[in-house]
Amino acid sequence: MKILVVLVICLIQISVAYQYHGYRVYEAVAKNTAQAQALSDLEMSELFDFWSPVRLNKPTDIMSSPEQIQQLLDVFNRNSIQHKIKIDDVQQLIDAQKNNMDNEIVKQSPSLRYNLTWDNYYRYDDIREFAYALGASYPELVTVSVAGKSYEDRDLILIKISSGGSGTKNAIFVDGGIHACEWISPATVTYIIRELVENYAAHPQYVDDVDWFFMPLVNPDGYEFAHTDNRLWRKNRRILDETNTTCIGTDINRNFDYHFDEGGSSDNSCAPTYNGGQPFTEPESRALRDAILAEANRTKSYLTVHSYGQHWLTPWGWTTELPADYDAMYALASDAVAALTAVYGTVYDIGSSANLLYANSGPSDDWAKGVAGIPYTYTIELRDQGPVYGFLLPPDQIIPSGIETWEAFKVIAEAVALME
Ligand code: 0X9
Ligand code: ZN
Repeated sequence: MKILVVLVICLIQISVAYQYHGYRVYEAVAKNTAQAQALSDLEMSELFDFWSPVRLNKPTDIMSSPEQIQQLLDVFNRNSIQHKIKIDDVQQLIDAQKNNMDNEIVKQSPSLRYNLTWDNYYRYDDIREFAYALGASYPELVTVSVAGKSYEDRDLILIKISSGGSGTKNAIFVDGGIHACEWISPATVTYIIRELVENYAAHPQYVDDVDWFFMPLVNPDGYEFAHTDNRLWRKNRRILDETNTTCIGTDINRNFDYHFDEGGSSDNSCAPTYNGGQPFTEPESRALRDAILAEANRTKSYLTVHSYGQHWLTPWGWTTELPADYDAMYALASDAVAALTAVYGTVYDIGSSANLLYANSGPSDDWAKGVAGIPYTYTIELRDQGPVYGFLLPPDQIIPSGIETWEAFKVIAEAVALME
């Protein structure tokens, strides 16, 4: 029997500073189809936040408010579903990381050129400053431009890293921060940008042989909101209806125009996976689309960086059928993941999104392959596997995540450099 997996992920629909006191995350494992069905029914009921999808024999992370914990335990017990507490108090974890951040920021002596470091999660302004500081310090390598404006009028920063070649080299396009709560994504993407630029002399081939385009924070409005109001926010912040401001925002990763709204995508504006009603309703997805299209003819790989789960995903999300060139995509992914794993033993699994995760439609990677025609498009779900933190990955994992992900990116760059 096929298990219908919807998904959910980060977000609670509240617009004032949202607290998660007493919220608990349980890890449950469905060992048979009846248990998987019971969990899927629970997910459909929308009473709980599913941080990860229901899959047979795989852990599913479920967050419960304090009032509903007993109800959740009743479902586990009634169906003999194996479970354990993963995060005892979500707010405590958020606060612990926040205190840690404040301390660190005070401790840091800011570098001459920018504030960003990789032992903390930083705000939009710091990421933007980092981009322009690199552009100013390394004008021969870095060009910063504005790919568009977010709904709340923030600049959507696009960074080109190139050592010349008049736009003829093969290119790689990377983005981060499509989902607001996945803070490890822009942190890791900026780590890689820094590595390419500031350590250029140590490995010039990774810039000399390919051109790179980075949009490190596609969803700055959501990201800022996740810092100021709701740590688990997922979508952007577009107000869809002035008369109903309780349901705000669109999932940018459901808003792309390729098999739009063909499953795993919601028409309900209150849902965390609201698709916007039509393709490309969101300024952020339009800016990303246009930036990708501008270089699509020479872009061989599109890497869209998310979290969490440690998955290296190929299209498609809308069908379990595999792309015609799946074997080649899988082979390159295997090499990249092997290099990543060799650093610290971090395990990633590889597969198509619909097969490995769940059905979903309108994500950027499906569009990048299906419409923009970029052959090696991957969604990378960074640390962790959810055994501990999920979206609340502690900042002391940013550098390890950067180091291991960089190894994978090197493999992609080496392959892209040689492609026809
Ligand atoms: O659901 C998503 O948008 C991505 N997972 S996340 O937990 N970061 O939200 C997965 C998208 C995978 N891509 C395709 N389905 N093509
Ligand atoms: Zn994501």
